[in-house]
Formats: sequence, structure tokens, C-alpha cells
Amino acid sequence: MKKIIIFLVLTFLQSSTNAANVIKVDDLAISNAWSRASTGIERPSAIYLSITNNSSSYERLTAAHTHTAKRAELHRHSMDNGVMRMRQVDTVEIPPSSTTMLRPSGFHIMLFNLKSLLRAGDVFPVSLTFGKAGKRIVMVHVAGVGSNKTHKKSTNN
Ligand SMILES: [Cu+2]
Repeated sequence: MKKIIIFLVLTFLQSSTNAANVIKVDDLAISNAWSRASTGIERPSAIYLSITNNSSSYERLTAAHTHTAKRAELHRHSMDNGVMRMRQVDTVEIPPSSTTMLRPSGFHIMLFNLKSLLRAGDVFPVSLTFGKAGKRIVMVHVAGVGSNKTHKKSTNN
């Protein structure tokens, strides 16, 4: 009996800490949504996050909207003859049973015409539109100006 209680407590603790940074609805889990503090309102910013597709079918991110910026576009950085370029993409694919990371030097949600400066510590919502799952709202945490916090994790990817 004691073992069962300990197990239940551990399960509860685990699920409550996960709930803090993972939004799981159906088969889609979105985590670690963050943005860099902006240095000027006229400069674009970007949102980075991880999307895990636990289902057996393809999912795709098709759009993003936030009140923080007039326009949010899906973008991808890629190397072109040794030069880092950025271009708009229609969708970001999340294959079955896998995680797609939006991170510096990769996919990102570009924010144009910020309505206010993003300051470290701020939190703002972004609405993500998926092909199958529909709309999901995620809270984005603003990190410091020089932050590159997914860099370490990205080496595992
Ligand atoms: Cu971009």
C-alpha cells in the first residue's frame, strides 16, 4: 500500500511540473516557447518553440498570430553558398512520433511591426494554427537580448 501511495505522489508531482511548460492537447505537445528581448520596436523579433507530434499521422503548423506584433510569419534559416539566408515557408512539418524544433538558425516564427518592446521576463500569448489540430494558444517567455537558450539542446536533435 505504501508503495502505491508513493507512486501516486510521484506521478502527481511529475504531471504538475510538466503542466508548467508543456501544453498537451490530443496528440500535440508544445513546449519551451520563448522569444528574445527586442532592442528596438522597429526591429523584427522571433518566437522559438518545440512541437511534439505523438500521433501516427503527419501534422503541420500553418500559421501564427499574436497581438504583440502586426504580422507573424513562418520562416526558415538555411545556408546558401555559405551565406545564412531566411525565407518564408508555408508550413512547418511535424512528422508522426517526432519533435520539430523552431530554434535560432532553423525554423522560427518571425514577428514584424512589434506593438511594444519585448522585455526579458515578459510573457505573451501566441496562437498557432495546425492542419489537423486546429488552433492552440501557447505562452511565450521573453529571454534576454543575447539569449540562445535552445542552442545546447539542439545538438541532440
Ligand atoms: Cu525570419
